[in-house]
Amino acid sequence: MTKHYDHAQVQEFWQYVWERDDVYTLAEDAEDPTYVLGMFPYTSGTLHMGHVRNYAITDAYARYRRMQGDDVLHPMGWDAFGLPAENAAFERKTDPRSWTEACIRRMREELETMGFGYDWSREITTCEPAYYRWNQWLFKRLYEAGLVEYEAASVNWCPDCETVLAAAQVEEREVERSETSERASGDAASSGHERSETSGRESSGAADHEHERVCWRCETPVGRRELDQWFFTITDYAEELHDDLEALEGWPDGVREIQRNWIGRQEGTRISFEVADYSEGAVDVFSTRPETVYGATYLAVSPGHDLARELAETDDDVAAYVDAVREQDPSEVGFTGVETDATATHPLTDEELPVYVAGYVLEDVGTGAVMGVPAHNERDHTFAAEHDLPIERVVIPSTPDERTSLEDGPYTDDGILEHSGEYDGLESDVVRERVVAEHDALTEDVTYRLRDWLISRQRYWGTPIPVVHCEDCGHVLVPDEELPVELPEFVRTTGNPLEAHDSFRETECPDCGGPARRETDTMDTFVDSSWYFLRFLSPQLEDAPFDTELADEWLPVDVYVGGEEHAILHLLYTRFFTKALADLDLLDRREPITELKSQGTVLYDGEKMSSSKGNVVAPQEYGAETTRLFVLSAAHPEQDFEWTANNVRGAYDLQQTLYGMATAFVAEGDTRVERLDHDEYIAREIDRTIAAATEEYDRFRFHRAATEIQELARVLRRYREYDRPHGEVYRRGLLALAALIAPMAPHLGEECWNKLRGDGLVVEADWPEPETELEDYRRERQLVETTLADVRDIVDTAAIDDPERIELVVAPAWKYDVLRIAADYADEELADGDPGSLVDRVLET
Ligand code: ANZ
Ligand code: ZN
Repeated sequence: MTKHYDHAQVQEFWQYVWERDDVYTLAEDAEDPTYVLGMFPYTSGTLHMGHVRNYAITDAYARYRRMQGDDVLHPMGWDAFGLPAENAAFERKTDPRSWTEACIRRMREELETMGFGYDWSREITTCEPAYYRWNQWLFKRLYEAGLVEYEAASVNWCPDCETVLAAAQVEEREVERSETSERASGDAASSGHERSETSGRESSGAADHEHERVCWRCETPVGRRELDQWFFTITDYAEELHDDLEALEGWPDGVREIQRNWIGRQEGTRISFEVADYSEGAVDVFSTRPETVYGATYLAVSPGHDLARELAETDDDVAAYVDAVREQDPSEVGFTGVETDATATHPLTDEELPVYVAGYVLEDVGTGAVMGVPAHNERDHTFAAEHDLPIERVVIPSTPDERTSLEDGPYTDDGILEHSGEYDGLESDVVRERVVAEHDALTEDVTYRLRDWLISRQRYWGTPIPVVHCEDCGHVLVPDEELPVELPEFVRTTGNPLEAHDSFRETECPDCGGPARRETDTMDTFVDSSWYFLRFLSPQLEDAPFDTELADEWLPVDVYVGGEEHAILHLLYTRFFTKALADLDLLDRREPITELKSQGTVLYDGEKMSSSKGNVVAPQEYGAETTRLFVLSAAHPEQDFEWTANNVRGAYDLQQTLYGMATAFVAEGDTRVERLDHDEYIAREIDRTIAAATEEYDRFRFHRAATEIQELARVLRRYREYDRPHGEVYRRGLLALAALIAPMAPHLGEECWNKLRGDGLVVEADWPEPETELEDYRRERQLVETTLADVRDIVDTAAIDDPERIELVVAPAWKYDVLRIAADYADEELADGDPGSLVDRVLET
């Protein structure tokens, strides 16, 4: 008599017990706990399937490690600042804080209903002063270390969000261009963070006619503004951020590759051009094709280049151009430019070259200046054509047939040099090395495409930047004793509410006591998430953001799980913070995360499950346990998978099966004491499953662990159906099932464990171990496989129609000779027609 598994009741009961017994709180004396972390959720109001998958993975792993005997740190918190709270507050006539707090209450309840085992005593919320004061404190330490800059910059501006954006928060979207419409609406498909090419401090640039640059959050086309802004100089770490990727073996290759591309290390050559009357004496350009240097017919600098600024002081045309371009949308800049009075000396020919200020030269790429080689570079060619500049060909294709006229456009491949003095007639790649080696004006150089991190936001719901602007003292940092600079109450207004808040804005200079204006920009919320993993170590600490000693012992995070969309923003910033904190002597690690798992997407009808697509299955719809078991058993964590009711059913059925077996065993207890040969087979199968499932858990292959469990359940069911099972063997099998399933389906695990043992909790139990040595087991397993193949032959010959039964019972006869006997009997049995007696005779022999 199998009782139906009432999951709602079972879940509630065990959640109550776990809380009562405080089973997830990390022990006070834990020395080096295994740190398992899921990316904390943005407080949007409700958990979606992506969250559930994310946290089911960390929870299963955390529970597994705990049963393996580790102390486990598995905390949870809230990424609670950000513009959506402001928008929601506006729409719902409330304020961001109340709205966020309501979201947190709801989401916490949802997490608890799912049965995730967090150490809630470590809960952190980034919008609380107790947390964000440390953002301010860290800002100050970074400032003192020279890693913060305040600069007038032409930056990305989202007109809808009414704030600036970091380069990494601008996405590119394809725009279909037709003859009639210059800006036909594009497919907002781009979720990958392609590199944005815009102008200004963070990104500068040439127009890209096939792409539109849009806000990552609202997909509104992004414009430009010239503003005084705060930056973290992440570029100081470009080289280290790039080089250290190599050793991050626990990270997916895909993520490392995305970071590598974003950092954009490029090897090339720095070439120095003397410029008459320039205070710096010379302009350096960065080139990947130094062998084309004889083809340089002009020099061009970006509008933000020092030379451009200097020339603008005396040259009105230059000044007008620079002003125009810096406020212009990148698509309008195109190949515009202005000729200057300056001239540059070609370092090899001593020829005088004209100098241009040109918008297509990117301020933050290379040195912000180029030598124009129109015959061999597309962009230079376009510029030269528009400005009537000479085009000098210095490379021709090696095969005469390929030679075309200059009118056909630039020749950008390698070939043979001409008009290049001593290098005429040589191959491009030979000259590329020699010209650098043989001339002092050319030196090998490495540049990075990474830009500094713009952290200013003209929004209310974020960490106030702890700065005061004083007319006499300039910008002054708020003293540590006065932190946190607390957010004042929310006011409804257009634009930045902090600007409208007189009592917040008007203040005194901490240095001179004179009247001063408080900074009204708040920090990018990615600052909050760059170090939150450290706050979890000592969440209540009052005199520091985290306990340095503890961090030395407990870091790095052993396993970090989150969505693949965070490959650059969050994960790059976190690495940067870790390195910067190490240089501040607050940490002794330079990388924050050992093993990173980026979980795949949950699909529904082939599309990403998301509220915007209206294809959401609520995590509660099928019961917490079924959902957890399903998201884990459906696929490898890093793979996408399809949500189908049918597959969900499988997860549900597995629970019913395991529960049914445990209850039936307890109720009926009809077992045998005498140990027979086929009990040995079952004992081995239990061991085999334990060994295999352990390996799968170690490798995060929960779906394969689930298959192993299912298989053992099938074997045990057969075992019991065939005959009365051996009491000890069968019970061990059922206990193994309960323990092995517990990390994925903890409520079910507890329920079965409790039925079978009557006391103790499976969350606190030891992970099951095989009785036989693994070596023995492997050898035996080999034998069994061969044996089974033989048995199948016998069964075929004997035309016995219940192969599973035979397989199960005959298999312990892995000794070859026994099998041979079975084969001998086969013919006889054919006549006899009773498969059971075959089995009996095999076993007797
Ligand atoms: C001279 C030259 C000759 C170049 C030639 C290319 C071909 P890619 O093209 O992606 O490898 N460059 C350097 N700094 C720049 C800046 N701030 N703004 C715009 N363009 C810049 O990038 C390397 C090339 O981009 C460099 O090599 C430079 O043009 C240009 F036949 O130098 B080259
Ligand atoms: Zn926006």
